[in-house]
Amino acid sequence: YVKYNHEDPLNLDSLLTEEEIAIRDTAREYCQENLAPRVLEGWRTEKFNHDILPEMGKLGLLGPTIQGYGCAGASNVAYGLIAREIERVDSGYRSTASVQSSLVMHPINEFGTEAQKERYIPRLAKGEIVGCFGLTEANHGSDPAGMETTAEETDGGFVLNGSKTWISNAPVADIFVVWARCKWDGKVRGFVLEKGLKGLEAPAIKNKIALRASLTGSIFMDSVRVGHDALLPHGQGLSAPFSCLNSARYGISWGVMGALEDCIHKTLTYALERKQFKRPLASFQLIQKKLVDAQIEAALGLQASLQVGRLKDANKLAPEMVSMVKRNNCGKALQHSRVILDILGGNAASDEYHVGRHVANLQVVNTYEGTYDIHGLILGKAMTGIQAFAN
Ligand code: TGC
Ligand code: FAD
Repeated sequence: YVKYNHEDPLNLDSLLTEEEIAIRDTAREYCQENLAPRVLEGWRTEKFNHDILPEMGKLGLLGPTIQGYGCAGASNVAYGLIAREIERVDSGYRSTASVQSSLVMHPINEFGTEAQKERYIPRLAKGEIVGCFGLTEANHGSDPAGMETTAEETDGGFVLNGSKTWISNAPVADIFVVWARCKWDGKVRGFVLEKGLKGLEAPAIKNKIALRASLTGSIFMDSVRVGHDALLPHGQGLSAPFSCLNSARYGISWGVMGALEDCIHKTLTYALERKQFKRPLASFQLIQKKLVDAQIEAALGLQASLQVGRLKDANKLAPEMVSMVKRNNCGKALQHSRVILDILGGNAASDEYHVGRHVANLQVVNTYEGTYDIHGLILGKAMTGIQAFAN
């Protein structure tokens, strides 16, 4: 037998390539040395730190799976490992990075023209510009098919009207990938809008009780005029934005396991040090059970994400696989981080102990990118052949 390592219970490392381990280590070192010390300030002030994306860009952490345009061309597993390290510090930082990579760089790379790729991807990869992704509307969250934002063709381009809400990065975005229903054929298409266009506003949604280290806002489009070159021409229909979600949801499945691992690490350390009834908390059976339940779910969730990542790399992915790991890992991370938060007793209420911040964040991560129940229904449809979203 080998010695059991409770920090990598199922020896995930043995299933990674040397390149993936090197990328993971680079991300871990950056996140622990540069993000962790800033997280409380970001959380308390709700201020976006403009240094962070350029720092990530320098290390090749943005759009890492894209080939060319200054991107690393790494595996989807490496992308997941990066998300895990960032979210080990905070879901808000992971949100900022995964929107940039999966929801902005990916659609431009997948559905854009060569000119759009050259114009935007290298700068997004360096973190010189910030992107956001506008799909959700006030009246259409789980059901984006009902979107009311429209695009109309006019002389020399298009006019966009409508609004989006709960959009990560929007208040600081230089470019906006916005999805609109096109009046000429009723199909949904993506458009890249640049900051400063007449009629385009992106106010922040302040005073959030989660994801405070990342900015969220609305997007208002009042007869925004753009040229034909704003259209992402190679994707039409809802499958285009949904394909971006496949990539982001997959990354989230890794990310939330990083957040749960951090909660386990912090509560275990606390339980070993803190004494009550003249014994360390860690010596009580109830405490051990809570920690072990959490650890098992983190280890199993990581294995599942790894398998989905390998299948994605081999072009053998079904979107339902992503729904399974997004749903399971977000739900388990939320459930178990909440249970082990109890180990901190009254200190659970202090942001300096960090676990409560993860719990608050995980409530949102369990909701965005398709709620826990919506992913359940996606899997239910695949299992029964009957869709249960609507009549
Ligand atoms: P449905 O009729 O099922 O499908 C319409 C078309 O889309 C295709 N499709 C997919 N394609 C690729 N990947 C997927 N996962 C796909 N799912 C569906 C489908 O084949 C069809 O194609 P076609 O060619 O036949 O037209 O569509 P529906 O309207 O019934 O969809 C139902 C449902 C519930 C699955 C969908 O609406 C859904 O996923 N809702 C959840 C919405 C959501 O996830 N929004 C996320 C917004 S972005 C965000 O939250 C970012 S947070 C980021 C951060 O900060 O980290
Ligand atoms: P609703 O769709 O109104 O759902 C409310 C509840 O009803 C949920 O529990 C849901 O599961 C349930 N429900 C809905 N329909 C059904 C059904 N058919 N059967 C059973 N139950 C159902 N969006 C973007 O486009 N881009 C972003 O960058 C982005 N970032 C976000 C950042 C934050 C901090 C937050 C909070 C949200 C963000 N979102 C973003 C929006 C997010 O994707 C939506 O909030 C999410 O898809 C849910 O939509 P909703 O809030 O309208 O909830």
